Amino acid sequence: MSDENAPKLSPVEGHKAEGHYLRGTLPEEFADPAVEHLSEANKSLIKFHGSYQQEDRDARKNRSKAGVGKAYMFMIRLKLPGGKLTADQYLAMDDVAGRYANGTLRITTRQSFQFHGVLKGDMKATMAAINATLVTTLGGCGDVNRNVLACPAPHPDPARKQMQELADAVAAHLAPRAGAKAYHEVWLNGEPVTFDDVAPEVAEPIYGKTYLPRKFKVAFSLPHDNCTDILAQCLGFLAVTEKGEPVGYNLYAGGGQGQTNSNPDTYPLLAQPVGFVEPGEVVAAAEGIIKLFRDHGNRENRKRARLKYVMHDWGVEKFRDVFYRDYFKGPRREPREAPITGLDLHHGWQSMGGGKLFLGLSVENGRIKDEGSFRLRSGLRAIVAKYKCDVRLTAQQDVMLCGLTGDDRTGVEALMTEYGIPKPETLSQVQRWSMACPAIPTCPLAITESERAMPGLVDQFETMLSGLGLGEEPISVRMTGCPNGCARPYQSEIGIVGRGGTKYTLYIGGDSYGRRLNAEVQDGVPFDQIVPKLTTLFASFKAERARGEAFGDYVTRIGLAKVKELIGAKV
Ligand code: SRM
Ligand code: SF4
Repeated sequence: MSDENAPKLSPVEGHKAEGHYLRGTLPEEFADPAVEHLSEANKSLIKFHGSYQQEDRDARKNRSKAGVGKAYMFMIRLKLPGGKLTADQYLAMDDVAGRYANGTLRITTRQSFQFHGVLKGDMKATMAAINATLVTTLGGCGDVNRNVLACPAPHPDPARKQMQELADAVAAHLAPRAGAKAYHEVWLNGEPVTFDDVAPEVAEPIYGKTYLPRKFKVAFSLPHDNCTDILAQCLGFLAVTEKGEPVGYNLYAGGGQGQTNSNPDTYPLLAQPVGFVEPGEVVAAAEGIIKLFRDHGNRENRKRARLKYVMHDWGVEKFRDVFYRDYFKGPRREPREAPITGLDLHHGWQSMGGGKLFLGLSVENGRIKDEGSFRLRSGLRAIVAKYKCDVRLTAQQDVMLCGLTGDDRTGVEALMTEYGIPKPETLSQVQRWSMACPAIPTCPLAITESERAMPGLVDQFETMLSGLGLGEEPISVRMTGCPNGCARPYQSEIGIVGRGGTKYTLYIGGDSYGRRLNAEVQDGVPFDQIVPKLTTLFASFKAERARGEAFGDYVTRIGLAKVKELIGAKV
C-alpha cells in the first residue's frame, strides 16, 4: 500500500508510538514549575499512568473574567482489582484525599477510588504516597486493560473466592511491563530505562509499542449476582457452578456503553456469549481477547475504537472463529446454561463465615465526604482505624467494611450514629439503586450536571414513588452528564443522560440486574420535568403490573409506543 493510501491513524496513536512506552516527556514537564499544563502528547500518556489533567469548571467563568487562565488540576484513579483495600491502605488513601486532593474519595463504577483536584506540584508526592501502600494507578486510565471487576462480597463461597483470585491474576497478567518502568521513572524516582534496542514484543509482550486501540474492560460475575454489570464489559467471565463449586466461566465479549450525540455509528451494546473456559484457562483467554482487540480494533477513529464494534461489525460467529483460530489454544466449547437472575447490592450486615461479618454501606453517588452533620469520610476513617477492618468497593459505588465480629457491631453502629451515617435499610430503595457520574465540575466532557443533581432527583423520586405506594420497589436510576455512559445508564430501568444545559435524554426499560439495554423515550427533557413526566407511567405500573413484575419488565411488556404516550412524548 502506498503511503497516501495508508489509513490515517488517530493522533493518540502517534502519541503512543512516539511515547517511549508511556514515558513521553512527563519527567521533564513535571520537573519544570513553569509548565502550567501538559503538552497534548503527555496529556494522552499520563492517562496510562492513571491520571487526567482536568480543570476546575466551576472556576472557569470568573477566572476568564479576571483574565487569568484555567485552574488546572489532576484527577488520579487507582487500580484496585476486585475493589480490595486493607485497612492501612484505606487510611492512607483517606490521608491522600485530605492532604493532596479535594478532601473527598470518589468510589467509581469500576470498584476503584478517584481523587480530584490534585495540583501539578503535588502530583509526585501524591503518587508516591499511593504507591507506598502498594497500590498502583498504572493502567487506571489509557488504552490498556482497566481495573478488573469482581463481585467483592467476602462470603464464604468458593465461586466468589475463585473469581476474586482470578481477577487479581488477570489484572497482573494484563498490566503494562515496559510502561511500568516509565511509571517508576516519572513518579517514583526510578532509573531511566530505555527500550530502544529491545523488540516491542519483548519490551511490552501483550500490548506492543502502541498499546491498544482504546480502553479495555474486564469483569467477573455470578449468574445470581451480577453486581459488576458484566454485559457492559469488553470481556466478561460469568461463573458457572456445579453443586456450589466453580467449574468454569461463560466468556462474554463486546459490551460497552459509550455513544456520541449526533454520531449514529456509536451506540451501547451488550456483551455476547463467546464460549466456556475452565478456571485454568481464564488468564490465557483474557490475553487472547485483548490481543484480538489489539490487532483488529479501529486505530483511525477513536469513536469506534472499542471491542464492541469489532463484535458488532463481525458478528459473534466470526468473532468466535477468529478467537479460537488465532488467539486461544484451548478447546472451543459452547457457553453453558447460566442465565443472569439477580444483582445484590450487598448492603447491611452479612456473614463472611468463621464468625466474621461484613457491613455493606450505600454511598450516594460514591462520594465519600463530610458535609454538615453527615460526616461519612470522618466516620469511615474512625471505624476503619478503630476496628482495622479491610475495605472493599463495589461496582455500584458502595463500600463494605470487612472482617468485623458480632461484638464489634454495637460499637460500629454507635460510630455511624455519631458521624451521621445512615444505616442502609433506612435509605429509600431508589437511592440505594441509583448511580451518577462525577460530571461538572471536574469532567471536561460533561454537558450537564449529574452527581450534584442526583440527590435532588432522588428526593423527587422518593416523594413520587411513596405517594404511589411504590417506595419499596427496587428501581434502578442512573444519571450521567453526557452520553459516554460512565454510570452505565443504558442498562438501568431509568437512564437519564445529559443533553446540554439543564436538559436530559430519558431512557427507559432496562432491568436492575443489567441484562437488557433500555431505549430512548424522550430527548431534551428539562431537569425539573423528569419526575413529573414519569408519574403517570409509574401510576400505570402500579395499577397494571403483573404479580411480582419489575418496573423495567413492565415497560418492556407494554412497549415503547405506550411508554411514550404515558410520559407525554411524541410517539
Ligand atoms: Fe468513564 C471518560 C469517569 C466508568 C465510559 N470517564 C471518562 C472521563 C475520564 C472523562 C474524560 O475522558 O476526560 C471521566 C472522568 C470524570 C471525573 O471528573 O472524574 C470518567 N468513568 C468515570 C467514572 C469515575 C464514573 C463514575 O461515576 O464512577 C468511572 C471510572 C471507572 C474506573 O474506576 O475505571 C467511569 N466510563 C465508565 C464506564 C462504566 C464501566 O466501565 O463499567 C463507562 C461505560 C462502559 C464503556 O466503557 O463503554 C465509561 N468514560 C466512558 C467513555 C465512553 C467511551 C466510549 O467507548 O465511547 C468516556 C469518553 C472517552 O473515553 O473518550 C469516558
Ligand atoms: Fe464525564 Fe460523561 Fe463520563 Fe459523566 S458520563 S463522567 S459527564 S464522560
